Parts: sequence; structure tokens; C-alpha cells
Amino acid sequence: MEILFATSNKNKVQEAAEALKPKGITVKHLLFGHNEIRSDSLEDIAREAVQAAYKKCKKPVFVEDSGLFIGSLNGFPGTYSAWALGKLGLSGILRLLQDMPDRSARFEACIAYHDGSKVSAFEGVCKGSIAIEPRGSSGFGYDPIFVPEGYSQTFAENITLKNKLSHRYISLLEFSKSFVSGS
Ligand code: ITT
Repeated sequence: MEILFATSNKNKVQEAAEALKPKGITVKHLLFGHNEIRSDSLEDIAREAVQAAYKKCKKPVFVEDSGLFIGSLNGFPGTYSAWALGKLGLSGILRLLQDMPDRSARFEACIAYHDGSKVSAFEGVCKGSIAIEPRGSSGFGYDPIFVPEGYSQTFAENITLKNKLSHRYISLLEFSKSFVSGS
């Protein structure tokens, strides 16, 4: 089967295509720019965005909202991750963490799927920590500074690892199960 993924981020599409291919699902990119609502909830943002995407394409479609939540910054940048990266860059985020002993963080993703009649949401979380300096050149966004729990390389240094345990992969796996069970 084929499903539309509405996003402005090509990297997300590539990761989704790779994760869903073994499940027999082909991901098709719907280029979609949208002014997201402001909220502390990825799910609320994703649910609102998928309504707009469905209005545009009138076909079953999913969106995914994601972010990096840093413990010692009380969850910042969280749902403001894209904005914070644009304003501060990785170096600015690292400066905020200077001298902070707690560098724990987690990536979260929330998929919202509109099947033509209802919207369902699927979440994924990946725990880890923030590196001292950026390392690696694969992936996108915060990948050079995120080290998943139990490993020493950043996502940008080991994209194979990222594709097996990322927040996005976990949310996509949950999403794919909904097709198998037919719910
Ligand atoms: P959409 O059009 O799908 O909204 P976006 O890139 O604006 O694409 P979000 O609004 O979900 O995506 O913002 C999430 C930001 O969090 C994204 O721009 C990255 O900076 C960061 N991010 C999310 N997932 C990431 C990942 O897997 N690796 C690195 N950074 C990530």
C-alpha cells in the first residue's frame, strides 16, 4: 500500500520510507508547508496539522511533529525545536548547557494519521544525552549532538543506529501496526 506523508522536511520522508518499506508500505511525499499552532503538546500540533493536510489532498495522509526535549532546560526546545535551531544553532544550544552536569535529553515524535474519517496518533520516544560538541555529518537537525542511551556515537555519526532506534522509527513502527491489525 501507499501512504501520503505531508511535510516540508525531505529527511523525514527518507527515514519514513526506509522504516515502512519492510512493512510493505510505500511512502509518498506531499510537500506541505504549514503554520503550526503553538502548543507544548506534539500531539495537539500534529492533530491540527493533519486536518489541514487532509483538507489540501482529500486523501488518507499523515504528518509527524517532533522535537528534542532537554532535561536541564525543563524540556526546551521541545515543540519549538525547529525555531530554536534556526535562531540559536547547535552552538547556541550547546552554550546553554555549558557547566550543566545533567545533559540528559530525549527525542519525541508524534504521527497523526487522517484516514478520511478519523484521526489517530502514534508516539515514539528515544532517550539519550547531548554531546559536548557536534560530531558526524549524517542525518539532520540535532543529530550531530544527540547520543542515544547505551551508545557513544551521535545519530549523525551512525545513521544505521538512528534508523533502528529513533523516536521517528518507533512512532512509525506503532503506526504500521495499526494497518496490520486493521484498526
Ligand atoms: P514539518 O514540515 O514536518 O513540520 P520540520 O522540519 O519543520 O518539518 P518539526 O516541525 O517537527 O519539523 O520540527 C522538528 C524539529 O526538531 C526539526 O526541524 C529538527 O530540527 C528537530 N528534529 C526532529 N526530529 C529530528 C531528528 O530525527 N534528528 C534531528 N533533529 C530532529
